[in-house]
Amino acid sequence: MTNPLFDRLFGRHRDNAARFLLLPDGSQISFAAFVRRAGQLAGTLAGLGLEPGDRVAVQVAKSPDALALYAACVQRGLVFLPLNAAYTPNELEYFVSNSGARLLVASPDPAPELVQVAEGAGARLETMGADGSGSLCGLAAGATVLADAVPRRADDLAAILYTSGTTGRSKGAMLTGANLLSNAQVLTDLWRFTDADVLLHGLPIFHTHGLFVATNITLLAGGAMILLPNPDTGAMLAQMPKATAMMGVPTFYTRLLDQPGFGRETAGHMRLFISGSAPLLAETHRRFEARTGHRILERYGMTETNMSTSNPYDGPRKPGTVGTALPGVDLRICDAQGRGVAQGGIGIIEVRGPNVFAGYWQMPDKTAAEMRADGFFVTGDLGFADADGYVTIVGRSKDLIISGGFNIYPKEVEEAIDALPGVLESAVIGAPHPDLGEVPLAVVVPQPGHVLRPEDITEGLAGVLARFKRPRQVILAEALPRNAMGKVQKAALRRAHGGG
Ligand code: MLC
Ligand code: AMP
Repeated sequence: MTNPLFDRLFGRHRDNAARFLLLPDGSQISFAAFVRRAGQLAGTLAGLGLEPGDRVAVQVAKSPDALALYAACVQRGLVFLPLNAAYTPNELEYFVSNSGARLLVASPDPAPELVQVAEGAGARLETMGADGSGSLCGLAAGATVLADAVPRRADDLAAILYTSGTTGRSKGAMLTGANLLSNAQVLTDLWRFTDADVLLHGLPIFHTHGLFVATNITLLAGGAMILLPNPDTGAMLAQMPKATAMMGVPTFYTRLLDQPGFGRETAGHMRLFISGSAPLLAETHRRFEARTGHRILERYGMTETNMSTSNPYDGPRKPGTVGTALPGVDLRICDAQGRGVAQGGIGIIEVRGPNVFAGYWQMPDKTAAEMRADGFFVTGDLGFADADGYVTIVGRSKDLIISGGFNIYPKEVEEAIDALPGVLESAVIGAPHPDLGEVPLAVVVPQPGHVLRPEDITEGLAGVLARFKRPRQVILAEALPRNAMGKVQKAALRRAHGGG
C-alpha cells in the first residue's frame, strides 16, 4: 500500500534538486533538502513513539521547519493539527484535550500555562523555533532520516482543523488525504500552476488557505514559494518582482493599494493574483485592475470544504463574484430545508464533492446537522448564482465575523465577556473596518448597580481570547434590543453601529 498524499506532494521530490523555498534573506531550500528534513523529523516523531492516526497539535512560527513538520506528519500517517499562533493557552487547552493530541509542538520557551495544558491533556510537549532552535529540532539532529512513508488509505485522516460553531464548542473538521489531494490537483490545473511558478507566500500556515491551497498546489506543480515569515506588505512589495503568483486575503490587496509605489512595474512579473477567505469588494477588484492591469481571481472555500468555487483563469473574472463550482464539485442554492430556490434566488450555499470533509471529530450529531442525506454540506453562506453559474455571496446564515480572513464567532466572545465581573449580558457584532473588512464590536450591559468601563472588558479578555477576537470597541448600554421572542436583534445593533 502507498501513501498517496505523501507520495504526490513530497515523496516524488526526493531527488529533485530544484528550488522549493526561497527565503527573504536570499537563501534557498531545494525540494530534495526539504524532503530530507521532513524525513528527519519523521524519524524524530517515530522515535517519540507516535503511531499512525495519532494527532500532533502544532502552534509554531511560520518557517521551513514548520512546513517540514507538516510533511513529516503526512509521511508518518499522523494527523496534523495546526493552531493559530495568536491563540492563548486558555484557548489551546480545548483543542489539545478535545483532539486527544499525543504531541503538542509549541514555540521555544512556552508559557507555564502551556506546559500545564500539555500536562493536563496528557500530551508530550516539544518545541520548534523558526531558526532550528527548540527541543524537537534538537532531537531531529540525532534522528534517523526516514525515506519511506507509512501506508495510508486515501480516506485516512491527514489533518484536523478546528473551526468554531455558532453554538457550543469548536469543532475539529476532519480532512482526509483524498480531500486535500483532489482539491489541490483541481486548483493546480485550473489556475495553471507549473514548475515555472514562484508563489509569493505571505499567509499564515495554520489555515486552509496558506497551508493547503498555497503549499499543496506549489508542491504538486513543482514550483517555488517565497516564504515570508509575516504578512508584511513591505516584504511583499520587495519580493513581488521575483514572483509569478500570489494568494492573499482581501486585506493583502487593500494594503498593497495603499502603497503609493505599487503599480504595473511592481506587478510586471506576475501572472496571477488570487483572493479568498473573505469578501473582496468589487471596488477593490476594479482599483487593482486600474493600477496593475491584473484582474484578481477570486475563489471561495471553507475549512470543511477546501475550495468550492473559482473565477476562471481564462474567461471573465466577474468582480464581486466567487466564480463557478470547481470541476467535480456540485453546488446548489437552497432554502433552510434543503430545497433548491429558483434560479437567481438567494439561499444557502450547499456543496458536495471530493473536497468535502469527513465530518467533525467525535461529533457525529454536529456532522449530521450540517450534512444532507444526499451528501451536500450546508455551508451557512448565503448567495445566489447568475445564469452562467457565477456565485455571489451576499451574507451568512451563521453568526460569524470575518476579520482580516480570521473567523470570529460572536457567541464565543459573548460568553467570555459575560463571564467577566459586573457584566449582565453582551452582544458582539461585526463593525465595518477599512483594513480588516470587519472587526468585533461589543455592546455590554452591566449588572444593576455595577459601574463598568470599556477598558474593564478589553483588559478582562486579555489572556482569555486571542487578540484578533477581542472587540476593538466596547459600547456600554442599559439593555440589548430584543424581539418579541426575547432574541437579541443583532441586525438592529449593526444598523446602530455602522454596519448593514
Ligand atoms: C492581526 N490582528 C488582527 C488580525 N490580525 N485583528 C483582527 N483580525 C485579524 N485578522 C491584530 C494584531 O494582534 C494586532 O493587535 C493588530 O491587529 C494589528 O496587527 P497587524 O500588524 O496589522 O496585523 P498583521 O500581522 O498585519 O495581520 C493582519 C492580516 C492577518 C490580515 C494580514 O491577520 C492575516 O494574515 N490574515 C490571513 C488569515 C487567513 O489566512 N485566513 C485564511 C482562513 S482559511 P495589537 O493589539 O497588537 O495592535 C479560510 C478558507 C478559505 O478562510 O476560503 O480560504
Ligand atoms: P473558515 O471556516 O475559516 O474556513 O472560513 C470560511 C468562510 O470564509 C466561508 O464560510 C465564507 O463565509 C468565507 N469566505 C471564504 N472565501 C470567501 C470569499 N471569496 N468571499 C466571501 N466569503 C468567503
